[in-house]
Amino acid sequence: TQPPDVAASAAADTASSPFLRACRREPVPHTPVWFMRQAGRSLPEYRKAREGTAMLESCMRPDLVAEITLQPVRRHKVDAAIYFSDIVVPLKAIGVDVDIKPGVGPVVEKPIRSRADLERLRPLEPEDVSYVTEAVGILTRELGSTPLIGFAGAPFTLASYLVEGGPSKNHERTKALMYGDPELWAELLDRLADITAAFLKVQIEAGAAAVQLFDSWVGALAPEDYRRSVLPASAKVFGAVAGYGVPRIHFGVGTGELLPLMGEAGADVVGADWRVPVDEAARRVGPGKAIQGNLDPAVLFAPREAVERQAARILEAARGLEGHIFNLGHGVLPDTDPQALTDLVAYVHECSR
Ligand code: 1CP
Repeated sequence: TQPPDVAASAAADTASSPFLRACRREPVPHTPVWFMRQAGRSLPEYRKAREGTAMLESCMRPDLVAEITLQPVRRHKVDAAIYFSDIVVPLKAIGVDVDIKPGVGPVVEKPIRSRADLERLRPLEPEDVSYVTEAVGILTRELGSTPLIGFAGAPFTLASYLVEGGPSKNHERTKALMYGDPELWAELLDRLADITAAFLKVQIEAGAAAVQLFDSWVGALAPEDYRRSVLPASAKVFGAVAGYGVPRIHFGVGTGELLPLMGEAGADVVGADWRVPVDEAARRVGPGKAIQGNLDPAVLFAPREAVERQAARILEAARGLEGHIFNLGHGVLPDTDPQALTDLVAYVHECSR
């Protein structure tokens, strides 16, 4: 761990960064930009660094985590780094039999479906993830004035992997539990909220300047179900880290109808995918919150001029907003040309100056 004076000066350095200013809805010299999944398979230097190391194993090696987190910052000049990890890392850390299968995603050997299964979800202690503390320490020193975003999976999205046993299109077993045994469901989400909050705290205490809670698959729910069965757990996570004063970002895919509730859960910044224009997203979320988004990641496969037209459209829609962070509407697709991302960062900076 770093001495407090170093941590304090790093914090002072990042505080006036465009990214954190936009999160606080303050004026910015240019629109800040970063990309979900900016560290990863689109980069040749990532594939090289990862060679011969399994995904979850690489998440536990602080030197490798730091290197992979820094790669997109060096290459694309993005305004923020996102900590290289995965949403299932805290589950692995408490002993859940989860692995990340190449080309598939997280797979859970024995899914969680009964009350007895809940016992496998014990609380997360900081010592379970000491490699995270170490890696964040390295990163805050290396990043200088570029803020580091910590992250975690939200209770619903984590529950989906745990209950289904892997990636799922329809989340049928998850919904069967949610509708069929609301009490067990609430207990499951409550445990996951505590694990998630503890994991975010570790990252913030080690120096993360902001956190993003990914509820990637919650767009599968109707608003009433979200309010009753998900919001209390997500609100618990946001409430648990409110005292740190770091911006809290909340994002999910296909969440147009849920945006007001996701703000209500306690986010300072709400992420939108490409299906809702950013000005409309801001209207739905209401005053007092910044908006993040929302270029369709598939647009990056079009010629440069087309990418710029779509980016300009987003910047134009965001013109009147208090607080806009440019991002994609979901993660970078693996086959994206890295140069398209570098060009997009330069274009957003140039266009919004
Ligand atoms: O910038 C970054 O790349 C940061 C690293 C990062 C993040 C933020 C990874 C590395 N995973 C995540 C979060 C994550 N993981 C989410 C939320 C964000 C999102 O919606 O994209 C989700 C849903 C997961 C689950 C996951 N892990 C999937 C999706 C499977 C599905 O359900 O369709 C996959 C494929 C993974 C594996 C994974 N995580 C990260 C990488 C680089 C990989 C690929 C593994 C490999 O290279 O073998």
